[in-house]
Amino acid sequence: MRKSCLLIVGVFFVSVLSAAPLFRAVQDATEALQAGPKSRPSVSFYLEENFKGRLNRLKAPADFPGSAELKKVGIPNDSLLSMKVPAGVKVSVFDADDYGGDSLTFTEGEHATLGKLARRISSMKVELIKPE
Ligand SMILES: [Ca+2]
Repeated sequence: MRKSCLLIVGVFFVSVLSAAPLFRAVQDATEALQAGPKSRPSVSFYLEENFKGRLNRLKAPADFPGSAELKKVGIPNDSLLSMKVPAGVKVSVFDADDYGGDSLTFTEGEHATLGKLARRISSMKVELIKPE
């Protein structure tokens, strides 16, 4: 009688233990689903070419009308050299403050250099775009 009791208790614990990871996986998936619509894509900005140097991740949408605003998030004036843009995001960069001077637009992809605006970016708009 004692043996069968122990066996039942043992089986109970084994099934609880083996169910735990499954339960956690379901919980994670539920959280991911709940976070889905609310989570905002983020752009990775680097101070060196080829995604090197200091990394700053900024969530879309966000506006940085001048070098002062960029500095606040850790990006010095005229410093950016590469970026990774996720799907659904458009980054417009400008040579001067207040979205002035030369400009370029970067969409989804890995941009190892920033062309004519390398080390010239002084203002920037990070926008959400609808999938085509
Ligand atoms: Ca500039």
